[in-house]
Amino acid sequence: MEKLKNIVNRFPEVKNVISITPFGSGHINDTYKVETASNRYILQRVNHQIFKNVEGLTDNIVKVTQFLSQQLAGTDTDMQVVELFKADSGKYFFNDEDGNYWRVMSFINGSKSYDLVENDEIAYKGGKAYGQFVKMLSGFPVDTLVDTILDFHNIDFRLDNFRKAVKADPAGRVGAIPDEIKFVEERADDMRKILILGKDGEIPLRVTHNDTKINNVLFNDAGETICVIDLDTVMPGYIHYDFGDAIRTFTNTANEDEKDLSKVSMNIEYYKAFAKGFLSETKSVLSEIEVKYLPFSARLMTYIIGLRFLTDYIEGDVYYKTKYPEHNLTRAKVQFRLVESMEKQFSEMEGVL
Ligand code: ADP
Ligand code: GN1
Ligand code: MG
Repeated sequence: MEKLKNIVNRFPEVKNVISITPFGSGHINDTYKVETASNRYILQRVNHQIFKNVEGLTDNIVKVTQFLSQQLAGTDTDMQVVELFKADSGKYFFNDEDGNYWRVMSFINGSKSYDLVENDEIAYKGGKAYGQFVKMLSGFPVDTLVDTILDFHNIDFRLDNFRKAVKADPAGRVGAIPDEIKFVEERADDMRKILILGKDGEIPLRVTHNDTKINNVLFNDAGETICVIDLDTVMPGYIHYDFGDAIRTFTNTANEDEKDLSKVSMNIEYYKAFAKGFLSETKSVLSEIEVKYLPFSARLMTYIIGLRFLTDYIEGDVYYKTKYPEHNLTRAKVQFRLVESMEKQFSEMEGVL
C-alpha cells in the first residue's frame, strides 16, 4: 500500500488517498481502485512486456478519448469516456524505478461489469455500445494511430507462433494435447478468410477496439451501458474483430474458464440481441461485404483467442495471468467448444443477419 500510495501521489489530481485495492478481473494489466476523501480513481500498471510502446499506446488513448468526448458533448446519451490524468512529469503516465508504467484515470462511478450475460437486454445494450464506439470513431483518421500490439489479430501470425511453440515444446506440454492441436489445424485455412479480404482491399481498416469482451463495457444499476473501457488495443482493425470478439463472450453460456465443457455453448438469442444492437448503430457505416462476414467473424475470433490461450499453455503461461497450471488449457478448451457450438448453429447465425 505504501508503495502504491507513493505512486499515486505522483499524480497531482489525486489528493488525500484513503485506500488502494486490487480491482476487476482483467488478464493483462494490474488494476487498483483508489478511494480518496472526495473521489475515486483507477490506478493501473500497464503491462509493458505485452505493450512494448506504452508512449504510443498512451498517445492513442489520449487522442481517441478526446475525440469521443467531443462526439458525445451536447448529446443526451448516458455514455461517458474515461479521462487520463497527468503525472507530475506532465506525461499521462509515471515511470517507476523498476521501469513500470503507471497511469491514473477517472473511475466510472456507479458502474459494474459482467463476466456472463444474464438476459437479452444486456446483450442488446452491449451491442449498441460497441457499435456506437465504432460508429463514432468512423470519422477519426485511422492512420494517426499506432499498432499497440503488432499483428494482434493476424491469423497467420498467430498460427505461426502456435506452430513454432508446438515444435519447440518449451514446457513439455505438447504430448498431452493432440486433440486440441488437431482442432486448430483442421480449421486453420478457413480462418484466413478475413485476412485475405483485407489484403485484397475488400474490407477497410477502421478504428476498432479489438478487445470487445463483455467486461470491457461498463453498465449502471439500471442496466444501461455507460462506458467502453480498456482502450489499450484501440488501433486499426477490421470490424470483424470487434463483432466477433464480442459474440465470443456475450453469447457464451459459461465462463471463459469453465471446467465443465457441457455448460459451454453459444446462446443464439444473445447472438441475435447483440447483433441487433450492434447493427442498429453501425449499419449506416458498414458495407455489404463487411456485414456478410459478421457471422463468420464470431467463429474466427473465438478460434483465435482459443489458439492464443493454447499457445500460451504450450509456452508455459508467459502471457495471460493464470491461477493454476492448466488454466490456459481450460480456457482454450472452452473457446474450442464454443467454436463447435457456433459451427452447429451457423446457418441460423447467417439467417439472422
Ligand atoms: P485489463 O487489460 O487487465 O483487462 P482493464 O482496463 O479492462 O484491464 O481493467 C480491468 C477491470 O477493471 C475492468 O474489467 C473493469 O471491471 C475495471 N475498470 C477498469 N477501468 C475502470 C474505470 N475507469 N472505472 C471503473 N472500473 C474500471
Ligand atoms: C485479454 O485485457 P483483457 O483481459 O480485457 C486480451 C484479449 C483476450 C482476452 C481473453 C491485450 O483481454 O485479447 O481476448 O484477454 N488482451 C490482450 O479473455 O491480449
Ligand atoms: Mg479488460
